Amino acid sequence: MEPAATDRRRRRPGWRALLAGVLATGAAVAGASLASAGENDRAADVAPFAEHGALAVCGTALCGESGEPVQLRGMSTHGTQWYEQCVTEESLDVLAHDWGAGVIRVSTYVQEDGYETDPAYFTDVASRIIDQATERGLYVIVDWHMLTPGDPNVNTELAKQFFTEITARHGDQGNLLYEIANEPNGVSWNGIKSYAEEVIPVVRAGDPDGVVLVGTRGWSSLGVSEGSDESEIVANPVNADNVMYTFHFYAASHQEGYLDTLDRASDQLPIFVTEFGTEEYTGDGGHDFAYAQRYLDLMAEKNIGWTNWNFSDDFRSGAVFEPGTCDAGSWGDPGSLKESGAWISARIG
Ligand code: IDC
Repeated sequence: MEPAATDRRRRRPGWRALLAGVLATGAAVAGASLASAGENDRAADVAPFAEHGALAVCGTALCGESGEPVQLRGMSTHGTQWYEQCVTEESLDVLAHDWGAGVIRVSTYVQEDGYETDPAYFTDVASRIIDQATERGLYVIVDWHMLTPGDPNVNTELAKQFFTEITARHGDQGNLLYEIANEPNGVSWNGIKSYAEEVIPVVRAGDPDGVVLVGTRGWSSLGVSEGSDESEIVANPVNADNVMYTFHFYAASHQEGYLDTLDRASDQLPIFVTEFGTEEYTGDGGHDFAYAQRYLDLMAEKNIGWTNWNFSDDFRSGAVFEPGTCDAGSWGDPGSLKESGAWISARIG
């Protein structure tokens, strides 16, 4: 189960130095809040990682070093093979300081011209973003963005290589969470579970205490989009500690059915919403802000962490910035925000 806070600190020699560094920069804060408060009342001048330290799963929640439940809120990058230029020192300042995010999800696609075409390059990109986010006191979700093909077992060897290298470089930091399969699809829960039980030991070899996020059946719908639900996971959970399960939703497409699933499943399993949009599941189309707000309210009430898709200037409606923003470097200009960006940036901190 969860190691005592003191044990965790002892095993992380870099933790205190890092914390001191973050505090010295006076980084402002925080899409991370104390669960018990039930509203956004986080300490004003403390960066999220400095405030909560290394996280661990406690019951169905995520807890900080003192055992306090923590709800992380932030953004997911788009695929770094396409939108690396949107994640810079300046844009991360906007995300961490202006928007007050507590976490960034770094999406390394495996296919679609991603990691498999140049592992060294994409590892360096992820590593660079991890360093820059860490300097700003953020937590980082390292997303192994498998999508097509949908069986994560197709990429197991590449996943092991990636997480071995990332944990070798960053495993002692304490602010990383590892999402080992973005959206399994067309594969049974047993297939996902056996993949997880093969990859988790590799992650743990380099970061013994890192929280691992496991994608779920049917594009991380907890099985719902393939006619199942969370009960198959409850009956047959991944055989490892410190694990959470992911749930993804797109408000304009998914509405009530998925909302009920999230509500029900989060009473029984530790859940992290590592991807969601106010728009349709294509990442594009019209928004349903009313439904999206219902999801955000539920996640706040139950301390379910989330990262919104996506922190880029892609033309689709789910990208937060208008096209051209990243080349212009105008992330901080309110005129650069799409409707989705204005909406979500006001709800992160
Ligand atoms: C979409 C991107 C789009 C890209 C496509 C292909 O918005 O630019 O061409 O992927 O990979 C997911 C996936 C995520 C999708 C997103 C929106 O994890 O990769 O991004 N989405 O469709 N699951 C549900 C929605």
